[in-house]
Amino acid sequence: MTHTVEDGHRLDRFRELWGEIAPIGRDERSGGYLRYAFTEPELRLREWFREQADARAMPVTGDGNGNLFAWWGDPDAGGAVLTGSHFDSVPHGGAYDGPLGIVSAWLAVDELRAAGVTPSRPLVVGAFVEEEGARFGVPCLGSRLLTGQIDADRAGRLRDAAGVSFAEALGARPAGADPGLLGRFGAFVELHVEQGRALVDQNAPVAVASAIWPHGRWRLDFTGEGNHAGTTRMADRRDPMLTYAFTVLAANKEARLRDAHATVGRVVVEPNATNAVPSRVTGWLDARAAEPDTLDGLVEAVRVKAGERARRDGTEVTLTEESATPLVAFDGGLADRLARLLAAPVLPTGAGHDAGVLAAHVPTAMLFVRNPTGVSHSPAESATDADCAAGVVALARVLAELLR
Ligand code: HGY
Ligand code: MN
Ligand code: MN
Ligand code: MN
Repeated sequence: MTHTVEDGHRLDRFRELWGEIAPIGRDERSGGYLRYAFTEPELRLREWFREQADARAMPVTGDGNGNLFAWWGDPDAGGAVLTGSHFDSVPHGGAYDGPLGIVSAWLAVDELRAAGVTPSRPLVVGAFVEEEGARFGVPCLGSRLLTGQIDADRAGRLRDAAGVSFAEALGARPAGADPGLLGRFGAFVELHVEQGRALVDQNAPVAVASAIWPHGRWRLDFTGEGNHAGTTRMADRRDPMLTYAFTVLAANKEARLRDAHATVGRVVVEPNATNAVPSRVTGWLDARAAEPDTLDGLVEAVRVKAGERARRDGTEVTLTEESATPLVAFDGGLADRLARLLAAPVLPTGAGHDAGVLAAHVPTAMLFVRNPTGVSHSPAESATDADCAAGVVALARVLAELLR
């Protein structure tokens, strides 16, 4: 596809569109983003999505689960090529994780139109809801609903910290699986900022994804005996914070032993008072590994070590799986074809994505854009405008290839 859009103009177009959403949901203190599903910033981003679709005469449809799809071409034509990502963020997350894939999708549509491409099949720009699971606790909730990977009633009952259910936030019981819609997609390409430094090390602006590590989230409930911090003798305490702290250290050690990844990044303490021995501590383990049995071994080791320590501390502990994502091997033929097309490296990732969910149902590919800091899920997440513009060009080339 010959490019009729000059690089300088392309950079300006990226900056212009990026500038429209960059302030939305940005926390002035941290510089990170607070974009949770159906909260004011995300609703504004949905409005922006519809404005972008209208400006391109692309009608927007929903799937009854909170996901949005804008269509270029006849929605009933079948074999549609879907591209997009998510708007929502983790608390104080980076600017690029999610939105870069949606902004790049609009700009790729513009590139194709500027190059005079007339798709033989529909091209769809999509925005998936609650990918981070930051409000309702289950990641990729929108894509799991669309594909039937989560039961609609269970999803509807998920509650946020204020007790609001997903169904209440959505405004209806989620519609759940939509095989008819899913069947109309012939391919899905998600462009995403890299969450790591491989592209920096390989000195390349864009990569193609090969796989997503198996990973999941487990809730650890530690219960003991709440008591006075000043009067209770140490020998009489049944302090769940002690068992929790030991378990966090054990998870770190067991992950390192297996060259896997594990963190407990979220904790809730009851009654959460400086002068009270806690009665309960709840922590969420995020564990990931390149191979499924390594991950299973890691989680089992954490469960055993936590149990042993609980017996020593006179506390109890339970470990409950809250979400699990199996190893995702993207369509190898498609990944190789795109890597050749783009002369780009092929990389695995430890990060989950909606593409990882769709991959079980639709030929799916991911493109990564270089992140100079390699940091993500943090305000320090970064990408240069030039690399983002290169990502748009790469995405447009991939879409042109798939739409032939
Ligand atoms: O947690 C993840 O892997 C993704 O960024 N939601
Ligand atoms: Mn993320
Ligand atoms: Mn993401
Ligand atoms: Mn993700």
